[in-house]
Amino acid sequence: MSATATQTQEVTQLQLNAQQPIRHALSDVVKTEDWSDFQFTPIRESTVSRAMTRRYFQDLDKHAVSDVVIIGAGSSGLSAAYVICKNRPDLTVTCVEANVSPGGGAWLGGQLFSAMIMRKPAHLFLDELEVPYDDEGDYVVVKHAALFTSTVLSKVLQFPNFKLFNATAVEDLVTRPAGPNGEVTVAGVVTNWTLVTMAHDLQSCMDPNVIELAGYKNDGTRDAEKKHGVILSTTGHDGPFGAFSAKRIVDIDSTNKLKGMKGLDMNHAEADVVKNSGSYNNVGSVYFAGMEVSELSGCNRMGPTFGAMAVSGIKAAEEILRHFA
Ligand code: AHZ
Repeated sequence: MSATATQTQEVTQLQLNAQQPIRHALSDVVKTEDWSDFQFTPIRESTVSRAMTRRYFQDLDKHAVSDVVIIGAGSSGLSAAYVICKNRPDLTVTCVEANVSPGGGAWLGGQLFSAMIMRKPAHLFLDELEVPYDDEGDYVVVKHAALFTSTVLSKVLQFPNFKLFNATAVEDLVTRPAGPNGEVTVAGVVTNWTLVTMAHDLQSCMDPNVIELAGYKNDGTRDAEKKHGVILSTTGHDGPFGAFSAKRIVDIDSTNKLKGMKGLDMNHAEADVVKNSGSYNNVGSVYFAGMEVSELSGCNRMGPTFGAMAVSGIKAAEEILRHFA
């Protein structure tokens, strides 16, 4: 660099103090403290619309047939998505989340407290994600639940085979006959914008859309040449949207009843949720993880300890990966 160029840089760079120039992403563009002539590159409003909508509709088109549909983007659903996408980049993985913001309850550790507790060995998943924590011996503490959620979310969103449709609710399941005695298998999900789903009492004419599972022929029968897709439901415990598939599946499967989540017992609840997560026996192609498992199987609630959310997601993902192996 010439002496003149160095001098110019020195006088034009933002100064934190006389010795230390301020560095930030735009330091090389905005060289003076005067931003009065700052400009963005020009754009037409329609270009912005097209850039968004083209991609959204391309995604809708691509994911209209999916190998894995995850219902709910809470801690269990995101953990499962991470394991599935990391191991099988060739599978089309779709996550449908009713809320605008993905993450479910995992933005806080419990009540309105920030720290997130995970009992060992769930910390191994944090190690894989490179989420730092305080090691307290039997358990670890992430300083803010949002650090776990934003990290797993950012990693999952970067997988090219993963698409999150948020602000979209699963309203029903697509089912197909699977045996001579009324057996059914799930073959997709019925979706709608969440606001539409919430407004069905006002406007009943707003028909939904569907995402179909891969591996079916035009007549709806299984294509023996292909592995059929699966649904993983992680919609949390009962609520306006929660426990969605658990409630729907016991309507479909007359041999089962919703057991309902039992009172809080951390020691029993976490292991039980993990053990009961995975495939649902009587209706094909459906898997469960997270707190929805406690509604379905009658496990205790565990309260503000999140190891079982990560580990049940991992266990369900492992079963799904075995199905596709
Ligand atoms: O918005 C819901 C949330 O983000 C979403 N969801 C529910 N129904 C849906 C539907 N269509 C689309 N029909 C739907 N999305 O599912 C997500 C569930 O996330 P969550 O954090 O509630 O569930 P989780 O099982 O992953 O984690 C539970 C965390 C809890 S609750 C709890 C206790 O109450 O004791 N303890 C823990 C660790």
